[in-house]
Amino acid sequence: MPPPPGIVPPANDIVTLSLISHTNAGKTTLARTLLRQDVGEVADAAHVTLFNTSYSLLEQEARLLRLWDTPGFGDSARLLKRLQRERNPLLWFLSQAWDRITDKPLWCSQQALKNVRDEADVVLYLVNAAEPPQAAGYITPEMEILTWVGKPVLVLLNQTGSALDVQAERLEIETWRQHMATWPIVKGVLCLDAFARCWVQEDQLMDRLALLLTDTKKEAFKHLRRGWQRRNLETFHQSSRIVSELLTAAVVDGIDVRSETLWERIGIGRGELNKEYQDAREQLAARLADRVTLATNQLIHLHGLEGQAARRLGNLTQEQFHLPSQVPEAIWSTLGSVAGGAMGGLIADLKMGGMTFGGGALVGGIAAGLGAYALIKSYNLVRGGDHRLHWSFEHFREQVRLALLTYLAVAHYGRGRGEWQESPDPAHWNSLCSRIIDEHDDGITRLWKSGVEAGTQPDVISKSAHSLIQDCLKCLLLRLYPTAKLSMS
Ligand SMILES: Nc1nc2c(ncn2[C@@H]2O[C@H](COP(=O)(O)OP(=O)(O)OP(=O)(O)O)[C@@H](O)[C@H]2O)c(=O)[nH]1
Ligand SMILES: [Mg+2]
Repeated sequence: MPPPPGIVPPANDIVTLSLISHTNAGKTTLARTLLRQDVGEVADAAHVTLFNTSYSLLEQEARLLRLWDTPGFGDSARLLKRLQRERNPLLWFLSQAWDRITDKPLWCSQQALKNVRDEADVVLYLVNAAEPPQAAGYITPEMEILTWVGKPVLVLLNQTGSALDVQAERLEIETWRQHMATWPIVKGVLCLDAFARCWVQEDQLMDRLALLLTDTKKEAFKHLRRGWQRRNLETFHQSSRIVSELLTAAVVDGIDVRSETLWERIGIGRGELNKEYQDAREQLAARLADRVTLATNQLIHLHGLEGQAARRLGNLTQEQFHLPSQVPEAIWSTLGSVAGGAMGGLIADLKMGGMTFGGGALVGGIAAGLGAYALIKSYNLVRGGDHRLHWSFEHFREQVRLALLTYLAVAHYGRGRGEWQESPDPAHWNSLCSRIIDEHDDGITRLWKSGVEAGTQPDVISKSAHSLIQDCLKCLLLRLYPTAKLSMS
């Protein structure tokens, strides 16, 4: 329960984190990602944030987890040199009256340092991991200055690029850990990219913080950490519900098309039936695209993000359906945009290839995206147990892949990055999704059969879809983040 408005919890019930870094490393951006809110001002320029500002990261059972965004350090090497001339450098520096306009780097550094001294239980020190630690000349002076204050520091690797695989992340952390080992105030190094972090990594941050707090704050933090974890897990459960409903709808959806006559079966006078098949395909594809867009939007909003999945359905006119196996441009756009990245690109290539499948360009491109190829090759319908036309199993399997990739993309998208937009998927996600789908092949087959062949009641299908998808998503996250806790501790 939050404290009544206007009532500040006692000091021991407030845990305070200060975002500190060299200017322009991404503090305000990370604050946005952690808060799921567009706070402060962000720009690719030095000294954008000029004042310390506090935010409530979480209120839980009358306890408060507070996050400070601060101005960035500037001109750090010169500042350290100047401070080293003083007998009591910290006291001297903090008592000076720097001008906010003419001495901006000093003003900002002073604000940040005051915040660390007066407020922080733990300093979250961001570094721009796009460059190697040796190249970041600002680190040594800033660590020396922070050492005078003496608060525990967790180093957060920001700007690591798109989500890393397990090995790459370990290597990155180890490189930085070794570099930062010189300073005893540094208690740990974590990857937490404001653009591409996964919520699971926020839980890891909470785990580390628990070890760094003084005894007086440990009890409060225990509740706050549990509240944070519960909120994230709730989002995870709701996400698996959304994904499983999407896939349930895919196996249940079907369209009545009359069976072939004897003449039609041997190829005589099939024109009318072909047209019926085309219409059915068009309708199923449009409904699928609608559902995928809707589910993606639900995931986006559930994760505290802004924006909409790209929706380019446009007109589903007859001209877009030249051949029985040809897919309307608009559907590819939608599927491609949801799949994002490699798959999206491949789908575009396939479209360019004119769906002829024989083209060398197409075959050459298949290695990276078998999934997309299968999606096309099997853009196919089958007659279900109810005699209606349904998605084929192969197509459904690719829908599962798209759904898993979509979930990963949303779960990693940091609000600090701005409105949701499609972006390239890291290559390792695609192969990982293939493995997870292979490992769950029995369950996926059963799910498809229950809808298409057995005509099982949707609510029964939905239940088994939910446990299957939840398991797939858990496996995905655990492969990407082996220490993730996906149930309440
Ligand atoms: N690619 C990438 N860019 C980032 C990331 N985090 C921040 N940025 C960019 O870095 C620039 C600076 O971000 P800010 O959040 O304003 O940085 P800051 O540390 O608050 O800067 P000051 O307040 O000026 O000290 C912006 O252009 C951000 O878009 C990230 O994780 N990845
Ligand atoms: Mg800022």
